[in-house]
Amino acid sequence: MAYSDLREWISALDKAGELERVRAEVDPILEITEITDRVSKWGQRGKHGPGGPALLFENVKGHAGAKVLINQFGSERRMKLALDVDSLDEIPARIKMFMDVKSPQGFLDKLKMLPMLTEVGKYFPKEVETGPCKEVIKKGDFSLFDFPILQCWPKDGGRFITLPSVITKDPRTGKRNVGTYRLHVYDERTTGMHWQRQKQGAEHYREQMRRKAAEGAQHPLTAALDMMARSGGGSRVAEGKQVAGRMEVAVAIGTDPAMMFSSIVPAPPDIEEFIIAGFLRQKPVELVKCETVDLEVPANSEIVLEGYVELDELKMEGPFGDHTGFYTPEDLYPVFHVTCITHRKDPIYSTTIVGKPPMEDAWMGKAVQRIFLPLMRLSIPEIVDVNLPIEGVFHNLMIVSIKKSYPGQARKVMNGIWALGQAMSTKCILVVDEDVNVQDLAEVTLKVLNNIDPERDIQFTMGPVDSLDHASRLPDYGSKMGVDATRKWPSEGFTRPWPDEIVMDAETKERVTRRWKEFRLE
Ligand SMILES: Cc1cc2nc3c(=O)[nH]c(=O)nc-3n(C[C@H](O)[C@H](O)[C@H](O)COP(=O)(O)O)c2cc1C
Ligand SMILES: [Mn+2]
Repeated sequence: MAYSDLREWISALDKAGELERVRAEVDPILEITEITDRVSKWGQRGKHGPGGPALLFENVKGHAGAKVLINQFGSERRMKLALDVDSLDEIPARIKMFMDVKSPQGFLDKLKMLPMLTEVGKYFPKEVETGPCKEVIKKGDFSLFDFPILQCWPKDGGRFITLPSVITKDPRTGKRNVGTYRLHVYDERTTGMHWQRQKQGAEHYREQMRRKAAEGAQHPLTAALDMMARSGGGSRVAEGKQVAGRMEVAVAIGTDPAMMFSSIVPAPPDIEEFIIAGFLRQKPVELVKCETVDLEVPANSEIVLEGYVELDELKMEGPFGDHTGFYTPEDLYPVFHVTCITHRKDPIYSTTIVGKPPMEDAWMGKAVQRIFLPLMRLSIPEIVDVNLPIEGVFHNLMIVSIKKSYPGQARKVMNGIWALGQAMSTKCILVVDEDVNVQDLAEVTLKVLNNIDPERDIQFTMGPVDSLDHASRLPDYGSKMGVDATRKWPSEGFTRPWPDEIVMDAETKERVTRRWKEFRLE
């Protein structure tokens, strides 16, 4: 049963004992972060287990009547509840069902496929006339400061909207993209638009620029190069001729959980996140037209911001305490001008904080890993399992086990990962044999370090790195490391004998188990 909106989701959290309400007054400046951070790090403490409960703050200083929801995805239990599954592996199994389809051989085969086609129909978004997000429409008199937006950390550049679904349209295909890119609130009506340059929203923006430049008098190539140097954030070279024009953007805040989660998944660029949300919730996402821009937004949103970014306007965004555990310094990003706000009556403001792990986003990231494993295997079939340890903050460390069948395969896998969507920015990749449990970091440490001759087995390469990497020699560009920790083969030039692992024989184990009490050890 799909959650119809954020409120039904909150009731479900409540019923499952996963929500705590805070009625004491709290300050959206820093205080909510400190409370939420403590809860996120409770570990096994309390009745909630790792990740603590979701929190609903009902008395926010300076915002009488407003409610703030945070940590809604912050545990494995809540991720499962959000996606309505008993195990996260149900989703990859459902994806596999589609991938396992063979072309039908005869009439009976075709008949068998009919239910699946009906299934597929459930995933496409549906346009509806109106919805809860239109209860209040404000075209003139509004301010972003009316909402209880947090300042998360002391050295943050201000208040940030941290859990938005940013909707744009590809000027080439008309396909829509939904991505979570934080919005630094500059004043009542403008924010930063922090789409990093490798992200889909940034690509739509660059495409819009290329088009405008081509319309103008400049040589299209020169203009395009100028604009690309300037566009999509991370741009410290704000030079070149300006291209006048706008790109429309809509932002949904506080949707049902499957829709929200879909805007953080690293979907291939040509797949609309609205379809992914439909697949996850097994029910179409309902969309309504915006008031002032030619875009559609989830009808169930608590809050919708409509507006545009100017193609020739960049402004310093940040600093922002990020999920790396460090502040991301200021950098130039486009500016989002809000032209209209629509919202539900008494909207619930849904947000998150990032910082030193583990935090809410760690659990979202873990769910992404599980769901995407079968999709990774489409390109790199020898992959057995993958682990991105939480402290590796997604882009710093990936551990993969593979079924090795030919010499040099571990290096082929590294290169495959560095060519795979958002995994391109992975800083370190450890490749191990299939018998290593990558989820067990003690086992990984033991096997990786025993198995390598560092100079022979470590490979460096240059390429795009995560925008949040503060150590790379240049922003967005630097080196990566791959470690081939598989057992080396003679065909890879390793001619020494490879030792056996120590394992006790079954008979002795059985005998000791049988006699265990005799030894009076416990
Ligand atoms: C809480 C949270 C905040 C995020 N903030 C940003 C951000 O400010 N900028 C960004 O480029 N990506 C951010 N991301 C990651 C993107 O949402 C993610 O890469 C997504 O897949 C991008 O979608 P796209 O491929 O359609 O661009 C954030 C993710 C989470 C979970
Ligand atoms: Mn996308």
